[in-house]
Amino acid sequence: MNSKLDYVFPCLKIINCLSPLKLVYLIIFLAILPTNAQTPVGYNLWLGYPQIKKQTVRSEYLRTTNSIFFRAKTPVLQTARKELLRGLEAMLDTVSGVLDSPNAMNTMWVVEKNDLNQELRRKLIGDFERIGKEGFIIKSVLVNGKGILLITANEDLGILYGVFKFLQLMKLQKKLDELNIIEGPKLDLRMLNHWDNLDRTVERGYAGFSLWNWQKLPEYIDPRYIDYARANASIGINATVLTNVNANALVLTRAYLEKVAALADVFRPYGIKVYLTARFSAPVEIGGLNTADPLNEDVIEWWKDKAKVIYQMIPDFGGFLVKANSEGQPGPQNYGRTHVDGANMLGTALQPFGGIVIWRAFVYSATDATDRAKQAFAEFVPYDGKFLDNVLVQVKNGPIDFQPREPFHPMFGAMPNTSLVMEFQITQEYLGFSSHLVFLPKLYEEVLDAETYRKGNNSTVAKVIDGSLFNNKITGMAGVANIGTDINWTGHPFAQANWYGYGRLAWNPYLSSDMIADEWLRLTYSNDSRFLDPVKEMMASSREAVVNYMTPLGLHHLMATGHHYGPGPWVNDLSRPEWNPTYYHKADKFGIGFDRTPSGSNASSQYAPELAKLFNNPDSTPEEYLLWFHHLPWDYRLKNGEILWDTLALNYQKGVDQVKEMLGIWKQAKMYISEEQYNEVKMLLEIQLKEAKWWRNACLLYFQTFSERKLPTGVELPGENLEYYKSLKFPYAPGN
Ligand code: BDP
Repeated sequence: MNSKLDYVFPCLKIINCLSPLKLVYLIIFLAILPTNAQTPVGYNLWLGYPQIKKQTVRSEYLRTTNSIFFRAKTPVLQTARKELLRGLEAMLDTVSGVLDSPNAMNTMWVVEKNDLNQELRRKLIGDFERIGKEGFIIKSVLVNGKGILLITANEDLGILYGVFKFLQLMKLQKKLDELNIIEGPKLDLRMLNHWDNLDRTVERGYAGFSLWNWQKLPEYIDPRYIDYARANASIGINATVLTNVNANALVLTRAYLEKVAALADVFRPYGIKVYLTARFSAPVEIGGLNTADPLNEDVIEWWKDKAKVIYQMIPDFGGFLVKANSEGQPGPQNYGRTHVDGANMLGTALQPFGGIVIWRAFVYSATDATDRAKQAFAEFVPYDGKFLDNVLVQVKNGPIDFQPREPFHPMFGAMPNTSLVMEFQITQEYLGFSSHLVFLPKLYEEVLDAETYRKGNNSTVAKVIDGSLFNNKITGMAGVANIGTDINWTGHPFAQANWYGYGRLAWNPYLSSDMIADEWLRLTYSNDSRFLDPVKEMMASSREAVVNYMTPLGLHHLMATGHHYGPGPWVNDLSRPEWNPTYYHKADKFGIGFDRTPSGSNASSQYAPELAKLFNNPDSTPEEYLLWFHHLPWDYRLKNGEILWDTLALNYQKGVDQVKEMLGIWKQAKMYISEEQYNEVKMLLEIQLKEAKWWRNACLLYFQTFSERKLPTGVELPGENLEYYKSLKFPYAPGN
C-alpha cells in the first residue's frame, strides 16, 4: 500500500527546479493524493476503534499508565490478548504492557478462572456458575486493596468474548470502573449458514461473491478470513456452515476437505467451528455406490468412513447441515425412508466424534395439494422424540419462506422432545436485496417474542429455542448469511446491522431490537445523540415500511419469479402451483387473501387452540396477519372503520411515505458522519423510495383489476399502467 510519503521523496529532488506557482500546485496535488493506507469505509464493520481522549475515558484505571496481567496459554487466549491490545492501543495512548504474571502496577487482569487467586475464585464462585462454558465476568475488584478491572471466564472462549465486550463498552462510553457484567450465551449453537457455492456464486447473495476462495485454498489464506472470524467472534457467533444447503457433494472429497481444514484452522482461535452441508446422494456421486439408501449397510459404512476422514483432518469439525427432499434435493424419501432414517443415520456416523446433524424442516412437496404452509408441520411433528440426541431440526421462522412478515412457524412449541433450531434469513432475498434498508432484528424480535401457548402463558418462541421450555439438550439459531466480497461485506452499510443484530440475538434471544440498533449505531457511526435518536427511529420503522410497501395486512410471496426481486403478484404460469404468487393472495372479484381457517386449508389448527381460535375469526386476527388467514371481501370493514380495499391501498402508500421519512431523517444526519458514509446510504434510500413506489403501483394496479374500485384519497396515482410493470424483466438479478 502506498502512503503519501512515497510520492513526496522523489518530488523533493525536483522541488528546487520549480517556480513558486508550480510549488503551490504541487502542494495542492499532494494534499489530494489518495491515502490508500486507510481502511476503506465500511470494511471495519462495528470494529473500528477511534481514539478516545485520555480525559474522556470513563475509567480511572485506564486513565493512568496501565499494565495488564494476561496469561495467554491457548490460541484462543492469544487471540483475545491480540484483540485487547489492538483495541486499547488504538483507542488509548497509555497502555504500557501486558504481563504474564500479576504485578503491583496492574490496572487490569484478564485471566481464566483457574489462574485467579483463591480469594477471587471463591468470591466469584456464584458468578462462574451462572456464566457457563462460554460466558464471562467483567467487573472491578479489589486486589491487595487496589482496584483493578477484571475480565474472567471459566474457559478461554469466554475470555475472548469478554474482551470484545469490554472494548465495545469502552466505545459505547460506559463507565468502565463500575461495570458488573455476568453474562453467558443462552444458546449453544450460534450459527451462520452460508449459501455459498463452490464456484463462488452465492445463492441469494447480494454482496458480491463468496468469501471462500476455493481455488487458492488451502495454501492461500486471504486476510479477510481472519477479519470475518474477528467480526463473528465479537458478537459471539461460534459456528459457520461454509456451503449452500443446495449442496455439492464435491466438498466432501479430500481435495476440498483440505481447503475446509485450512479455513477451520483460521477460525479455531476465534472459537468458530466449521460445518458443511451434506448432499444426501454423496455416496453415489462421489462414493461409487449405486444407492444412498440410509438403511443400506454400504451407505452407512460410507458415511462412517467419511466422518472418520473428516475428523482426522478437522478434529473439531462441527457436523452436517442437510436439506433433504426439499425443492428437488435428494433425501431418504427417494428410497422410501423417512427424515428420521436419514438424519439418524448421519447422526450415528458423527456421534463418536461429537459431531451433530442439523436437519432442515423446510420441505414442501410438488405433489401435495394441501396448503404449503402446513406441510413441514405435517411431515415433522409426528417424528417428535424420534431423532437422536445429536440431531437437531432447523425450522424457518415462518411456515412459508422468509417473507417480510409471517406468523411464527407452528412447529415451534409443537415438538417438545426435539431440539429445534431457529433459522432466520439475514440476506434479504424477499426484502429488497442489498438495496433496501430493512433492520431485521425487528422481525427476529417479533418472532422470538411470539406466544406459542404450548405450555401455558409465557411459552414464547424464544423459550422454545433456548431450551428453557422443554429442557432440550442442544440449542441453536442459524442465520442465512448476507456476507460477500463487497468492501463493506454486506452490500448495504445498514445490512451490517442485520449481521450484528442476528449475532446478538443468537447470543441472547431476549434482547430488544431497539437496544441492538442503539449499540450498532454507536459502534459503527457515532455516540452523538443528535445522530443516534433519529437514525434509530429510521431503523425501527424500516421493517414496517417494507411490509407496507411489499406485502401489507398478511399478504405474502408476491415477489417476481425466480430472483424474487420486485413485485410479480400476477405470476400464475409456473409449473408448481405454490411457486405462483396467485396461489398465495387468491385475489378475485369477491376479495383477497388465503383462507387458512377450518373453512379453508385449516392451517390455523396447527397452532395451539388459543391461537387457532384467535386466527379463525377475522375480527380477532391481528390485522398484520389478516390476509394470511382469511379471504375477505373487498368491502370488509376493518377496525379503523375503512373497507379492506381502501386500507390495503393506504398501507401501500404508507410504506412509500415511510421510506420518504427515512430519507428525510438521513438527510438530517448528514453533519454527523463523513460525506462518503452519508452519500452511500442516501443513494440507496433513493433506490428504495423508487422501488417502494414501484411495489405500490404494480400491486395496486393489479389488485384493482379485481376490486374494481378507485384508489382512496391520499394514494398517489401510478405513473405507468399495469402492462408496463408486468413488462419489467431482470435477467441478471443477483443471487439467483
Ligand atoms: C428459498 C430460496 C432458495 C433456497 C431455499 C431453502 O429461494 O434459494 O434454496 O429457500 O431455504 O427461500 O432451501
